[in-house]
Amino acid sequence: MTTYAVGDIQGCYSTLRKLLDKVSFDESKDKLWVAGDLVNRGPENLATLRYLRGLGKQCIAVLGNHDLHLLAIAAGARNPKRNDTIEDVLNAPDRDELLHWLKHRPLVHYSEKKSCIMVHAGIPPIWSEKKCLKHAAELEAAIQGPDSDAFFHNMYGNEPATWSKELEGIDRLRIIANYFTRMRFCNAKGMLELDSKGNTPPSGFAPWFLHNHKHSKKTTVIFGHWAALEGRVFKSGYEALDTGCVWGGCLTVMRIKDRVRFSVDADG
Ligand SMILES: [Mn+2]
Repeated sequence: MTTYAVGDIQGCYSTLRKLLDKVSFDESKDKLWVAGDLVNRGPENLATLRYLRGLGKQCIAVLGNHDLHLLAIAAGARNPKRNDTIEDVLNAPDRDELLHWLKHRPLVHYSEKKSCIMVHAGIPPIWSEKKCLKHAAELEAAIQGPDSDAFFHNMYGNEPATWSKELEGIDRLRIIANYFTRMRFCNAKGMLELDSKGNTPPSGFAPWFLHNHKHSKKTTVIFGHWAALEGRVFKSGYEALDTGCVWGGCLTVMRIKDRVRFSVDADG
């Protein structure tokens, strides 16, 4: 049994299958961790969701910002944007099953045995593994609960930028979602900076993984989301897996036990 972690698939289904063939992925034994952004921008979102859902317990996927965007559109909280490519999912006969499955994915996956924590964008320096799981569970309860439409209507936005344990309601849920699914830069206290798109942070901010973190030094953080890093962070204990498949880069899996990476170029 071998466990692999894959970066942002974003609907690049045929590339995913080529990559899994390359590592001789055994669907009956091996495990696939998926670092979020399963869908959007790429060509085959429906096939991607059907395949990952079909893997059952062999697949552990966390939610990314594009996955939440799909759920928000499905909830009627948002209109599709011009460059969204998720109509294939929205128009599918099995859409309800697929969206139900997606909605019930976690925001964070932690394996104490493997000393790894997986999240789409990142974890703030102020939270231990235990805090990450606690706050992820709060957001998961909102996404899966009876008032999830209200959450999706209020999910978008960059404020509050600073965490406080006193935050309540939608403000609390929004900053948790922004940490786990959108963060690139923050300051040492976990204040978010969500406007910058490039690799150069504004003054006072740094890539989230460069700060001193509360999580155990033994834990490796596996994440996606930030294609401009091209899979490299130059700091041990952090594994960036988004290698920009949907932008003409490649799709990357990492074999967790020895951190060996395998990639295939995007189709095209
Ligand atoms: Mn993302």
